[in-house]
Amino acid sequence: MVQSLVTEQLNSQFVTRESDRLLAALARDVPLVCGIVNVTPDSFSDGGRYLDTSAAVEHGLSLVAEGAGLLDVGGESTRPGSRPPSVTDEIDRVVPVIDALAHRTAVPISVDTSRPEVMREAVAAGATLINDVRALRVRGALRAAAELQVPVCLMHMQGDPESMQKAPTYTDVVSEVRRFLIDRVDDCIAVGIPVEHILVDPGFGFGKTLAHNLTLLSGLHKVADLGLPIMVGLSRKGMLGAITGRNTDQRLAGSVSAALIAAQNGAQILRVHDVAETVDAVAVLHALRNSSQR
Ligand code: 8Y7
Repeated sequence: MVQSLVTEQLNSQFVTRESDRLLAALARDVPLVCGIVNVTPDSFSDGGRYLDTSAAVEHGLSLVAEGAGLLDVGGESTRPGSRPPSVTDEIDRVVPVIDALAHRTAVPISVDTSRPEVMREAVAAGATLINDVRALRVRGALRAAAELQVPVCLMHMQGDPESMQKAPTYTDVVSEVRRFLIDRVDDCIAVGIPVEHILVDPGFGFGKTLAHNLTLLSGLHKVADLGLPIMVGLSRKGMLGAITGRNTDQRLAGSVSAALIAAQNGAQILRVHDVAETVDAVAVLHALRNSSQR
């Protein structure tokens, strides 16, 4: 319902603001492929900040060339067991990359952060979506997001990255994730974030066992029925390692398969490392949808 409302609004007016371009892209019937740009000191080189920045920018541009419709720039590793960097470190990592990318590509840029200070600097540098794995629960984040007036993606996580994989427990994972997201959406609306600016994400791998992740993937349509755009991140995740028995660098086929299943079950944004391959997979889905419409 919300989806068609967004489409209607977008068709009835000029799309002028940067963040509206993202919403316009979402209103199309093909899922958007979001390329992951990690800016952590050890992710590209050990040669200092400048090398980290330029490597991340070049990587982002290559993902655009592969067909990414969105770039998600993050400076905090949320791998299970990881510890967060300082606020200053996080800003120093992501802001130069966002700034450079915003000047060099028209593709919208998302900032993957939970911190209000980072959100402000990132949006000032050109980010037009806040992707928050903590769903704006850090003190000050909700208000910062409301003031910045850009779309937000609210992700479900049980616990925190340091401990979330220790003993994930649910009675009914799909309804609990759905309930969490509804409550977070309500809090966003209460501080003045327009509902058309809200995306949701079930948070694959964030405080979930393999069984939980599989139940969520097959029940994704029950999250989709909230009527809000869904983002998913399954790329190279542990659940694919558990299923295929492969290391992170060998999970391409598993990642593409999982992304396509998510798309078929209602996901609008696929957050991936392997953009070119996912774009091809999405093209197959798109062709199928178009042919079955006739
Ligand atoms: C997700 C995410 C990560 C996800 C959204 C990884 C930042 C872990 N995963 N954001 N971020 N959804 N929205 O393996 O699933 O990529 S980090």
